[in-house]
Amino acid sequence: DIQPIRRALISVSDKTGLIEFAAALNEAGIELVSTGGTARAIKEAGLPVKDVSDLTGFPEMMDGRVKTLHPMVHGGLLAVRDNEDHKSSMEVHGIARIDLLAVNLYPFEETVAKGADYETCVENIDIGGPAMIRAAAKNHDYVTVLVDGADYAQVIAEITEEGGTTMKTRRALAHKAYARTAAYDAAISNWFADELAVEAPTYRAIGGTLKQSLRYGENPHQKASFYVTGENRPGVATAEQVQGKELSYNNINDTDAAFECVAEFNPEETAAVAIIKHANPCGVAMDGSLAEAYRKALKCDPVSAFGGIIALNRTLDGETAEEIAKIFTEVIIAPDADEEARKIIGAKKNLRLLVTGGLPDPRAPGLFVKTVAGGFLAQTRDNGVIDDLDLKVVTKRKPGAQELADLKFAFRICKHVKSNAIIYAKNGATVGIGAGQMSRVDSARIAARKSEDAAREAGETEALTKGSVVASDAFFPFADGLLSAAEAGATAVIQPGGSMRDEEVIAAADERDLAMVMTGMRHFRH
Ligand code: 93A
Repeated sequence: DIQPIRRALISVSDKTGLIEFAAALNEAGIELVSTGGTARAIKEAGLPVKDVSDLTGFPEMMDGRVKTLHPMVHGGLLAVRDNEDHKSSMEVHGIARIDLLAVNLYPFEETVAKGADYETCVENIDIGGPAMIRAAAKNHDYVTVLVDGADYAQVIAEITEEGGTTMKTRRALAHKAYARTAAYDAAISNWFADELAVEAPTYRAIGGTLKQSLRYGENPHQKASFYVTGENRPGVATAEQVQGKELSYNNINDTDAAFECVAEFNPEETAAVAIIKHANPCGVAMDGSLAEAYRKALKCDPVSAFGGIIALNRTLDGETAEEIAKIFTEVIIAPDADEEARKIIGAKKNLRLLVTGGLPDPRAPGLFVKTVAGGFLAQTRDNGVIDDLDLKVVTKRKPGAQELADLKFAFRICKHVKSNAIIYAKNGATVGIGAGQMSRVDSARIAARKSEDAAREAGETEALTKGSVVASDAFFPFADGLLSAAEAGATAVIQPGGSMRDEEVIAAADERDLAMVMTGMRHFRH
């Protein structure tokens, strides 16, 4: 089912590969029609091309807003070639067929990402382009539609070898075309949602542009791809990979968790480092020095940190790079990396280094999506950050200054640990993390036990939890979890509160002279 191609319309904002493509079409005896800038580029290359305004009999007008929105174009794209009625309309109105359409759209997503002003973003909403893409894709029985320069070569090869395109190719290209227009409109709608500070997830469209086909998913028998939504949030989706082999599905997931975690800490106030395994932190620390923060984070659970993912909230420097290079690490993500650090990391060929150019705002709104059988759940991102004002001391003893600082630090990390989450912290570093257990008391016990292991690893006689503080992502339903934390040596507790048995839990804390603060905010993460 080969469709020969006599006439092609090309209208592209991104002119990469344009001239080669146009030259190949011309070589195959195909007539070219183009819009202003595209036609100019083709002419400059010395190739014959007809201006779309000659085809429509109208000039491109209104700053280019109206250039291809015309029956000469849309009739040529949409006419069913062997339909008598359509044929007679073409004859009566002098409409000629367009057999191939190559369009890439006004760079709306890139314009938003660059931080352009409102009017510029609006002006970069392409109307004529998507209209033509959708028309050509609908009429794929006859028309070949290209929305991606990566497909030029295959189509040229088919035209030269087969004398036209196959139905299989045209259907595949139509499928891709509608994916592109869907993602484009989703990006526009989501930009409005951000501009208007619309938080309701129902008003957010879910769409993405394929960034990378992954070798496999969470497991080798699962297929996977990575999409970008155009959301203006520094992170793994928009980072520049400086070096190292391709990221896997699990790498991307873990790297995201790591970077979102360190973004909780303002780099102007402190350096922060998170080491992540299986999407859970196995060590997080803050310090005046980035290298010291790394050493403190590593100490929490050096066994799990092997093969981990490391996120930094400041530019990776030489000293920190040196420290990181001592053990096997999969990925490093940071806002930037200095020259010395790049050289040190450069010696480790497989280690991936990603630089993001900035940190995401933990308070920014955003969308979180999870599929369930037959549907999906959408919610706003957990952008809750507790303030000093939100904290209520509920025990007789008030936390001391260092205790309070550690409590706030630990509670911020709770948000990034799978529930039930229990975090022990001391001097700006986690010293025991219990994640993903079905009971809170188990998480508390596991965290304490891991801290004993870490102490042994560090050659210390006391568990690291001695004299620490403890944070819980949700309230203690009974006193047992709190008692287990007290046993491990915690002196202060932070938790949302709100249990039916709060009184009992507070009494147990008072009995052991623990200081306890309640946040009124829960950080479940499942
Ligand atoms: O402003 S538009 O929405 N109105 C149109 O009629 C139209 N036709 C094509 N944008 C339109 N286009 C877009 O112009 C294409 O999608 C392409 O991105 C761009 C190519 O313009 P030029 O050839 O002048 O560089």
